[in-house]
Amino acid sequence: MSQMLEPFTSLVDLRLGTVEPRRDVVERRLSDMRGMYLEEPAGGGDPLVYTVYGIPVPETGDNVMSSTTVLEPGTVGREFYMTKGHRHEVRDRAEVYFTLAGEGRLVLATDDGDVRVEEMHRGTVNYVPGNWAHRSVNVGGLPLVFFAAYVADAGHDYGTIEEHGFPVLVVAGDGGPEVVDNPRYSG
Ligand code: M6P
Ligand code: ZN
Repeated sequence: MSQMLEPFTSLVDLRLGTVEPRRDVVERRLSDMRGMYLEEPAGGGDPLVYTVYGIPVPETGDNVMSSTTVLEPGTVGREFYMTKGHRHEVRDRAEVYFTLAGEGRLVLATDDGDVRVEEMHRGTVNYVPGNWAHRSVNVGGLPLVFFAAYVADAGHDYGTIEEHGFPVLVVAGDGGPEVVDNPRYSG
């Protein structure tokens, strides 16, 4: 049996994506994403790529974990800034994304190489079924801000994506964002 929790309330700034009270904040910089982009990042410094503001609860199957993610605008080569992307350690755990601000794409892939790219913009609710790896990509000029909620025992498995990548990349084309095959994808 899990412990009984007290009800609690958090406040999300719908534009900035920050969460009060601040409990669990994770920053990912370009150096944390080494090897995930086709091209080596040019220029100096180590820019912030995204921040996750967690609303932590015990990691059990009867709780719902949630967080906001603020993904900065930017590119490495032609690839837009993106999250690392993960599968769930407990593979069949599902997740919901609700976008608050900005413009993005949600890239989803199964172990069989099935792939989908879904739109993200203010108001979209993306359903991420179990067994689909997921990564969000900021294709706009402003921060992409979204709220995520998932079964709290899901866990994050980054290894497969770090090793194989996603089957497709989201890149800046002449007429806007384009989805292209990832030349380095190995399923
Ligand atoms: C969303 C959720 C989180 C995840 C975050 C960043 O907020 O899916 O669980 O941690 O995005 O994505 P990643 O963990 O792949 O870097
Ligand atoms: Zn997830």
